[in-house]
Amino acid sequence: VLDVLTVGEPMALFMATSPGELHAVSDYRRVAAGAELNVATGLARLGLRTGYITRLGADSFGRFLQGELAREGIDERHVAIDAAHSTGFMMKTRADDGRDPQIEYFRKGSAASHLSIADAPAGGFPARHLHLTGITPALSPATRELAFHLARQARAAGATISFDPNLRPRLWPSREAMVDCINALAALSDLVLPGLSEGELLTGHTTPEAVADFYLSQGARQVVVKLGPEGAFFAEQGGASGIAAGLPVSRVVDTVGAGDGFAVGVVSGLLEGLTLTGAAARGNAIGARVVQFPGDSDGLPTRAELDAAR
Ligand code: KDG
Repeated sequence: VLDVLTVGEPMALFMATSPGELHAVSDYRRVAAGAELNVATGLARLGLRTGYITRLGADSFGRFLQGELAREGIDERHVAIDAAHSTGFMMKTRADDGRDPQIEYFRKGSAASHLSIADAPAGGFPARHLHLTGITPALSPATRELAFHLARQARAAGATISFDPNLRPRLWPSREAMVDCINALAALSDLVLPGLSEGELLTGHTTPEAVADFYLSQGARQVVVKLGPEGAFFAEQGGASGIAAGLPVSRVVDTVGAGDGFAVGVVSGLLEGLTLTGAAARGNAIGARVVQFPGDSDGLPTRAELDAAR
């Protein structure tokens, strides 16, 4: 049995090695990306047995990503090769000023966007925990069906579910479709991890307390609202609520992936028996580490690095 199973679209990410707009920059460093892959990587580095459901094209990007999965020790039982479609990729500017970089996607019709309920594990749900994000259901009607199917499969098996809304408006047909689907998946989850601005867009509430209350009233047991450098607000059904303070960061290199690092900290912490307070603090520690590195997963710590950061 795995500790965690996740599902999503991995991509080759071309990160500009110098500042400037994408059309003007000629040199890039290629790394692996994809929100759920980042989470799987972080959990595997901490020693959790982590599986990943995806489809890769029979191409060089697919081979590259397969190598990354193997290198990170991610379970590949649920990785399929889809020779009919290609592996998606994306490009990212280098933003040295702490602002969010610009990204461009080349992923429409990708192998992973053809994931469907045929890719769900046969038999019982094979993990203690399912991690979902709002990116997977944005890829296509078939991936949307798969996300709900996995959530129901996990619940039926008594596995817990974490859900990071990870809003990507440009991947959705409309804002309304995005909000409805994301809130429906959140209602099936035990732990919901929105950023504050995402929470505002999804619930219409403007404070972290009200965003958390919204999801607790929809059925979540625990909510952690990410506040960026200020840390996170956490609340649980009939339990503690409060702020886990953010950690000082001397130089922000790239903010992308910080939310995934945060999820790695909270999910691993809860699975290891930490309180929600302790898990949110670990989320902050890993998020703060990730923003100090250029690639999405460069800053995800090993167990020894996490222990040393205390
Ligand atoms: O959370 C980081 C992701 O945004 C990045 O890796 C790319 O998955 C990605 C996406 O769909 O934007």
